[in-house]
Amino acid sequence: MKTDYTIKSVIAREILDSRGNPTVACRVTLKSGATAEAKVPSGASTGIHEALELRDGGKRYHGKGVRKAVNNVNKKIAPVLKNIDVRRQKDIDHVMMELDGTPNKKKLGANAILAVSLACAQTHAVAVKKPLWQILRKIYNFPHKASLPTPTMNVLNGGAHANWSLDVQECMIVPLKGKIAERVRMGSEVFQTLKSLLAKKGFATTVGDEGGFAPKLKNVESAFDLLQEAIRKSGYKPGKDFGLATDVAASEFYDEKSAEYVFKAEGGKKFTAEKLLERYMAWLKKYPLVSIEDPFDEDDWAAWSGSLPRLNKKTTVVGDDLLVTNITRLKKAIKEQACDAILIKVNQIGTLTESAEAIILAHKNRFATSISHRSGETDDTTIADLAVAAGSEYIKTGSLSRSERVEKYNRLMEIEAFELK
Ligand code: 2PG
Ligand code: MG
Repeated sequence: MKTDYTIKSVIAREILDSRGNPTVACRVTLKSGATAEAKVPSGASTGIHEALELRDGGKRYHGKGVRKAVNNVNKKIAPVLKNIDVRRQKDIDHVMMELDGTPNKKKLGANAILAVSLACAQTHAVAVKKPLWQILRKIYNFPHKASLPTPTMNVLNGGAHANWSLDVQECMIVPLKGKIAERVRMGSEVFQTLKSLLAKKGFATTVGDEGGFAPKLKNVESAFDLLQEAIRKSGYKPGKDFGLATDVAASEFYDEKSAEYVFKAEGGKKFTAEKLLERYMAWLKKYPLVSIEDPFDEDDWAAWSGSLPRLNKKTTVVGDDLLVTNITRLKKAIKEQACDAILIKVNQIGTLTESAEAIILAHKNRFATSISHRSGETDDTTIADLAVAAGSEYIKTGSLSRSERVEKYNRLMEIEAFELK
């Protein structure tokens, strides 16, 4: 009998994310009975140009309820998608974009639209009994070959993710060699060593939103020193076995009025863009930083473009808040040579199709891509499949602790073990 791939029902509901805040889950069921449920992540250090995450306001869940988004799926999106073949992912995403009709998805909510977009892809994969990454390749015809990404592991959390214990938001370790299972092992070993090192030095070993430690350190350099110490103590060589990476998330501490960057954890020290660049150059001299994300504010284009020729001699410059997975902003960055890599977050733009378009445009212009989680996550592992499907250079999915982070590493290892020949 021929399988019926048409959509029978689309049902959203309100669930919790890793921070205990509400988020949207969506279950798609086909006439054949195939079904899957996707879950939407949520950021804390959101870029101002991101698609809109619809929240209810009011008292319920401190205003963070997502009943409106859930209703938009159940009452507005579901009737339109009924009877469509779930394999027509691009059409499905476009129908939702048109139904919304706003540039930032503020009518239906990017969380509503993304939940459906992800759920359709996952249900499609279930229906054809293929891994999700293979389905994504088929839909989007990515220019790169499928491959496992290099993980950038956020083991020291700061900024808005850890009550400003450190001025940069993330300090990551990047295992540079080996199969994904080995890289995960190496990362985990360094993470555990780091924990005992911190305990020995009298720091707290509680973890922040992304599963990394959040000690109150003197400055960013001491964070990098600590990571190098943990790497060495675990029997690895910084620069050879491990690189480092950072997400500065500079928009979070940019003072627009004075056009200065204010390092709060360092007693309010102020930097102009030029002075900040000098500090980055000093880091690059001393530490094997493979990438720096959001080194400047999301609208400080001149600082980005002015710095790239110096920075990219030594490292990769990743646009997150700057680009918000948006191809209009990406095109500008390509033209103005603002950076040479893009962070891809599916909920920044709100559909899988637009995320794929951003990856394709980036790769065609020799930008690297890093597929990223959000600080608020669930056990949904779509980003691992997307990274493999697109042959992305990197994945950024947090530390080696907390199941919503580790699940993505586990999924990558599963793909390596059974699916990617
Ligand atoms: C970032 C992300 C993920 P958030 O800035 O890159 O690490 O944080 O999800 O809070 O925006
Ligand atoms: Mg970021």
